[in-house]
Amino acid sequence: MPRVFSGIKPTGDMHLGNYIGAVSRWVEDQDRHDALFCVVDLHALTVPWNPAELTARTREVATLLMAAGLDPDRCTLFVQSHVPEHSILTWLLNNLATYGELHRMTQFKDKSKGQESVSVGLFDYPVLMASDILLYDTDEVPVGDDQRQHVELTRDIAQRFNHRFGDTFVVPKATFPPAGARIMDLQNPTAKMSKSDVSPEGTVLVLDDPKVVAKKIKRAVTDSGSEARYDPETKPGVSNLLELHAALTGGTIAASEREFAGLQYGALKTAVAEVTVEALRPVRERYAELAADPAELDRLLAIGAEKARSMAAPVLERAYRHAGLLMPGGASATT
Ligand code: AQP
Repeated sequence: MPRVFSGIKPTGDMHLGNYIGAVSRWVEDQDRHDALFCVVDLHALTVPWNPAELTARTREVATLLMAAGLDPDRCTLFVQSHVPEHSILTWLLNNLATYGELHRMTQFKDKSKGQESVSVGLFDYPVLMASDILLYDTDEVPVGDDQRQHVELTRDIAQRFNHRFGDTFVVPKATFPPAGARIMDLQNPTAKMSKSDVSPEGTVLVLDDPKVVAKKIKRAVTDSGSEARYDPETKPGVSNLLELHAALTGGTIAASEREFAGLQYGALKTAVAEVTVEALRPVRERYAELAADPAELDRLLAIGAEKARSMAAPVLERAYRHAGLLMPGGASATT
């Protein structure tokens, strides 16, 4: 079975974009793939953080992943910092990534814009992400569109390493959902729905009360005209709603467009509100049950970390050997 790896940052409340672009697909992937999913807490350190909040959010996100349907018996679910090989490989790969490449990353440009001081960690984020992926001989990385550039860089680093030191890393490919790869903010449909650029009315949270979910969708900004047509350039608000509808009904954008042809925007909003509430309802209910037992969560995450380490350690050793680092006991790439 192909190996799949992906992760989510515990930087804020999980939103509908995370759910559609990534998490709901992970749930499907766990049966068709050898799948690893990770709460990437080390990535959360690349922006200022509050320690107690980070601990709480790490548990919250892991619980939400299970509530959404990730099953620790069917996939490997763990917390990034529990597997030190991620940080260790990052140092090795730092020496293959270039300053120019990292400087060109759109996410770095966006997140560093206007900041008085920018951490080395924020700059190095894509190399940590490359390590996350390459450490597990990953074939596929299911992500939202915003992570496309980072997975491309991961491929470049893997190919560069293999070219210099011999076949070491599997070169992974990113996979995207047919609809919903970039869910936009409901109040500002030209900006991505996001955890940290919080726009309370424009962001549907996975744990929002169903009434709140429906209200946010019904108040979504639409465009001039009244025709429900998919055209992200001139009709970003309506296109976002059509994309949400397609993603949550498992259909195509064209099919959603046909369904609402000739109808007012209000009909589209009502339908999107309904499918969103129904998609999130079971997650919210299951979350309440799982959150009542944090000790069980910690136990499951410890098992996940052990499984992940057993897969990561031989890959790290392979990379060390091929790079010519002397192994304890004297073995090297040439012995
Ligand atoms: N708006 C989105 N539409 C579709 N997919 C999205 N993802 C994020 N936003 C959208 C995907 O969700 C996964 C986890 O995201 P992340 O936690 O690693 O961080 P991110 O991509 O940077 O997302 P956020 O929510 O915008 O967080 P902040 O604001 O903290 O940076 C990824 O697969 C991502 O593509």
